[in-house]
Amino acid sequence: MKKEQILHGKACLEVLLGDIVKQADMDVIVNAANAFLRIGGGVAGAIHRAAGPELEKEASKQAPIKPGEAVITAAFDLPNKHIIHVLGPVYERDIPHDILLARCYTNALALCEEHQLKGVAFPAISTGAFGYPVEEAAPIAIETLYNAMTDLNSVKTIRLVCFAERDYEEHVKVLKSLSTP
Ligand code: AR6
Repeated sequence: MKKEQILHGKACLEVLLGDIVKQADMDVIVNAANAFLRIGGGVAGAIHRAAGPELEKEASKQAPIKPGEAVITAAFDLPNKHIIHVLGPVYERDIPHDILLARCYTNALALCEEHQLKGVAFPAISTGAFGYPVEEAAPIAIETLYNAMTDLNSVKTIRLVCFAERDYEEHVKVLKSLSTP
């Protein structure tokens, strides 16, 4: 298993190469959803398939959501307690895409705090179907999470799960730049 981590405040920020639906030790996983909170492809498809059909029934009651917004549901057949669904920005269409992407991470963390969750796993939001280049998205994701860590009370572990080796390397590069004095 490939993993890098740094401590900051009272929490730990990890970058992992793996699958978002296999994070059984996390209270909550984050879905890179579509506005209608329907099944979809990529992360959303994998999460809905693993959680079962009840997820779409519950989630779609809270739809539609706007870029940057986050909502929470149960996790059904997944081993986690909850799923947080965020809508990432479509690159160069949902403007300003950098602010909207950062908001996905901070709004998801706010929901974790509200629900007193300790461990949260994120995918690399918007870097698939929504076309955000990973070399631009990775610094936003990692720096936004890092900067939020000193204000966290409940959340102790934030894990960014990368599906491809190249995405993992991009995120680790940013993580290491933060821990280098
Ligand atoms: N675990 C972790 N990461 C994954 C997994 C997985 N199982 N599967 C894919 N990725 P995407 P978006 C990576 O497209 O860009 C959907 O159809 C993937 O390699 O899932 O926010 C929704 O319904 C990429 O790096 O999300 C929306 O319509 C990253 O997760 C739309 O796509 C995000 O890819 C959302 O697009």
